[in-house]
Amino acid sequence: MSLGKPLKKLASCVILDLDGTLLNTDALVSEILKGFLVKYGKQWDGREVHKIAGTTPFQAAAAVVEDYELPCTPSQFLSEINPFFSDKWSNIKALPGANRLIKHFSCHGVPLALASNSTRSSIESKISSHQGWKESFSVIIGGDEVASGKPSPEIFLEAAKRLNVDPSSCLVIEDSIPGVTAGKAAGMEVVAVPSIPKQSHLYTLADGVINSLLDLQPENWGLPPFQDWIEGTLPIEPWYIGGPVIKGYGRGSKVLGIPTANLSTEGYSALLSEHPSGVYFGWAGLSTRGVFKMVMSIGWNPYFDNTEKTIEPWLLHDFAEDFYGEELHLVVIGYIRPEANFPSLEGLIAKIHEDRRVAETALDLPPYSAYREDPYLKISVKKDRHL
Ligand code: RBF
Ligand code: MG
Repeated sequence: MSLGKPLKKLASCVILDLDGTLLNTDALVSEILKGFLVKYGKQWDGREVHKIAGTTPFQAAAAVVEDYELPCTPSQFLSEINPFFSDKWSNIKALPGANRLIKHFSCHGVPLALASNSTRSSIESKISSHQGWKESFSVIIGGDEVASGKPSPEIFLEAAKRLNVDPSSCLVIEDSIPGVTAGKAAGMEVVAVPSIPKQSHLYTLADGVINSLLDLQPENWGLPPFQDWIEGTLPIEPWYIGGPVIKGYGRGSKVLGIPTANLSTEGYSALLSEHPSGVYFGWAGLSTRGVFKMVMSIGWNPYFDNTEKTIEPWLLHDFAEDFYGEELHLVVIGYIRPEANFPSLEGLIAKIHEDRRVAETALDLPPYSAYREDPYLKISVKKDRHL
């Protein structure tokens, strides 16, 4: 990313965007717009969410009114839809890594600012349900508190001013193109965390592009490094997923010699979209066979450029035969790395085998080994799909 660019500048403060960076706002926006457009006899096209990412509320409304040819002005649309949103602002989930990041910087005394195009009052509602967030920000600025929102640099320049620092010593973390543009125009270092899959090539202005907050390396900007990695693995809040084993793309054992037990993602689309793509590990319970170590990938497999986000667990055990249709329960407890592309198939295979070794070793360590006994892994033979 930094090829040919000057060395990264050192930062002393961090300015964070809110929607799509710290909060999973997209899911809520889609849900509400979808229901709302029915009133106008229109059908929500999920792609819109990408178009409105990072814009001001007014710009977002204007885009929707125009694209769906709604018989109202953007302001009318905003005031009609606002009540639906304001009920829900305090229920938006934090994105993976958001709590960890805020805690880390505030514990290390790194001044934090929150700069969002949404209004000051909706920012307040959105962060109110997240413990410790409000107190962690020395500065909070909404789009209604400056003359022009992102992509104008104004909101970030104002944040630097209130932090009492030079813009060049600020690191901005942003998910959207308007946000990255604003940060660069303000003369700041910018890390992009694109919330739209397969779009990282569009973020050429950014000083760094990462796949999720889990991948942030603050030391690259002279900030204190995270200290929670254990032997190449990052413990995460455990999550649970299960279902029948299905046939995948058929490449697992044939091409790679890596027999993954692909999971049907039916009914799990929300869960799957909540979790960043990447390589994870944990424990796998297979009805009638027992509990096994597991390393897996979630995502689009850049090497194969799949069109669907899949989940591909590799059970680290030699099984004598296939077990398609059998009920598989997973508890996912650690993160290893983002998905990557490789110049050769051999490169991909070597990396996956390295992942296997990392996971196998880590799963014997206390923070991970205890989950082997998780009741979710002991599956009743009745094939109960519910938690
Ligand atoms: N596919 C990729 O394109 N890039 C990766 O970095 C990658 N990492 C993986 C890590 C593990 C532990 C596993 C089990 C799979 C990974 N895959 C990756 C997916 C792999 O290409 C896929 O499982 C096979 O194509 C079988 O469908
Ligand atoms: Mg954003």
